[in-house]
Amino acid sequence: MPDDAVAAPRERRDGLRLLITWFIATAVADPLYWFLAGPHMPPGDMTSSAQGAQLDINVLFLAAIPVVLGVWIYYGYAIIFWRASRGGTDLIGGPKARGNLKIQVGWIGTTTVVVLAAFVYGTVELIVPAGAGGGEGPQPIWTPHSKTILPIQVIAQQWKFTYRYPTYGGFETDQLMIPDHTTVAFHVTSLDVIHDFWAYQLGVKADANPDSDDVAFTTTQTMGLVTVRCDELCGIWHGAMYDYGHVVSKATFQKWATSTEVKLASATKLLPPFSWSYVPDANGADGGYYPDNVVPYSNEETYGATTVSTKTALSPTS
Ligand SMILES: [Cu+2]
Repeated sequence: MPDDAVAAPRERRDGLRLLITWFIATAVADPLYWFLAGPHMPPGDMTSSAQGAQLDINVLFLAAIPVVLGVWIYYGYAIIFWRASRGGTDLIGGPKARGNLKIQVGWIGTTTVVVLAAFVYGTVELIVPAGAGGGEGPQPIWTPHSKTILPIQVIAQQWKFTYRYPTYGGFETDQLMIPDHTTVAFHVTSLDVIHDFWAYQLGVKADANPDSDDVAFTTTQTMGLVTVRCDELCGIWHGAMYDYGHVVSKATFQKWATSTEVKLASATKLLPPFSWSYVPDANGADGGYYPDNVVPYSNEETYGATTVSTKTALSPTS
């Protein structure tokens, strides 16, 4: 069988050449990515959770680049060296590959290791940084170690965000100010429909649901501008539901918070008392956007239906 005699050494050499080419390409591409692209990957490093997300993206890229290179190099090699005009096609592949135990074990083994490693890494990266900036619901199980946590309530409504600072008298403002080098607990809620608080540079993203307190943690590391977008389709002006926040120095924040507390004191008195969530009712009927927490409806909220008292309208027996 002269054909087999030719085939055997040819096959081995191909595998070795592929492996060496792949190894060199990976050894060049992975460090290039890590040092040139890595530090610029979103969402930056403004907070612990943003930096964690950036690291995770980079680690996934480091793992994905060798896979992509392996596929491309294999294709390229096949097109160049195994084309029919070179008489190479029936020496490799086909029925021979079908029963190849080395390929089968190698394929299943490699993919299993890659998937399980991604699973373990992803789970650790979610738990260790206290939820990695994601909303953990009203009873977060992964909490930060910091002893001083600043609570900021994020109130979403069609179609804006406002922020309440419970540790500063519960004033409410449309300005999102956050102190640097501080662990923050965002308490995200909604006054009407479902929204989502996505503070891009903070690496924070949490669902904003009515009558619900969704907690997300992060720790600020650098000062700068923060883009806040609603990330849950919430009605006709959903696309316009965005604003900007600022991470400022601790001193600047302290000055802003204490002076705003005083400045807004008279307005704060008119707000419903601070609560971790608010029960949506007939919003807007009394000229305000805020539920007044009068259970279940105030007179204003009967929309001027003077002939029907609040009591009779809601009584099941009348
Ligand atoms: Cu929205």
